[in-house]
Amino acid sequence: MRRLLITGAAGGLGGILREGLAGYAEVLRLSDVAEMEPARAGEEVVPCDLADREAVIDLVKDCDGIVHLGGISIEAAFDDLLSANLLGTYNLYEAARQAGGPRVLFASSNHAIGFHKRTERLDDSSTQRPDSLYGLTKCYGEALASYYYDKFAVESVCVRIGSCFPEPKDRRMLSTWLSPRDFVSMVRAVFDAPVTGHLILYGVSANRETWWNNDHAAFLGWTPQDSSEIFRAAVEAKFPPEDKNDAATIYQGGGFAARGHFED
Ligand code: NAI
Ligand code: 15L
Repeated sequence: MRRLLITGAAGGLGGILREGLAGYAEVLRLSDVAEMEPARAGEEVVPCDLADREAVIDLVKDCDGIVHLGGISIEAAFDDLLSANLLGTYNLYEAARQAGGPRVLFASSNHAIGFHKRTERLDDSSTQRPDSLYGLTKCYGEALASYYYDKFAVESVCVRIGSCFPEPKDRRMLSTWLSPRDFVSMVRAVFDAPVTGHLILYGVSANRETWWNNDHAAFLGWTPQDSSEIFRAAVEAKFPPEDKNDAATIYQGGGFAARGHFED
């Protein structure tokens, strides 16, 4: 890997990859609309608004792989999502096509499937069931990835990330937690693979209770090492048992599924 682009590099997951992928590529090209730390050895810092198509086309030139994290990462007004997530992701894929098709890791989200019940076990063939306008933009990103693969052979791994934080923040995250270490090893596996095609992957650690099955992607050779179990006692002591009749407990998307329509 000569040059790997990370969009959204100033964000939480961008920071994890900046550390965890140091030395993985000859150059990490770090991009965001927000301010970033100055470039260190083996890095380039390239500010860019994903909504600016010409700037994105320049950004993607000469890149051999792309980790697309940039965009709004929570529920928001449609007009804001329209610019950062819908237009931004379109620009990114169009730029990848024009650049000859570097592989893209698209940071999708569990909120693309958040209206499935927690009693269901999902895999790559499960239907999208967005739980929010935000989740809907991730469904669009996954569909864009599929289209750009089928028509232009731009490979993508769309990762439906659960909850990637240093520790699970509540009882739900005991199921959805992805450790930062497992996230980094997953990104490496995605770019080490000789071929991926268009793939849906769940970004989740080896938690005891999980709703997602990655068996279809065994060829990637990615095996998560961590489990939320070591945090269970502390999380259960801190948070009362969940109300089984609450939509936030019934659906995989938790609070995103339970909250009302953002525009109301
Ligand atoms: P974050 O909100 O910390 O970082 C997102 C970054 O994107 C920010 O630095 C922001 O400035 C940048 N950004 C927003 N609009 C932009 C634009 N128009 N042009 C360029 N950059 C723009 O989010 P986080 O947690 O780092 O997540 C990264 C990605 O992973 C997001 O796409 C998010 O939806 C996805 N994800 C994260 C999960 C998690 O547990 N952290 C779970 C599921 C999905
Ligand atoms: C997401 O998609 C968000 O980006 C992140 O902040 C968390 O809310 C995560 O999902 C989650 O479901 O825990």
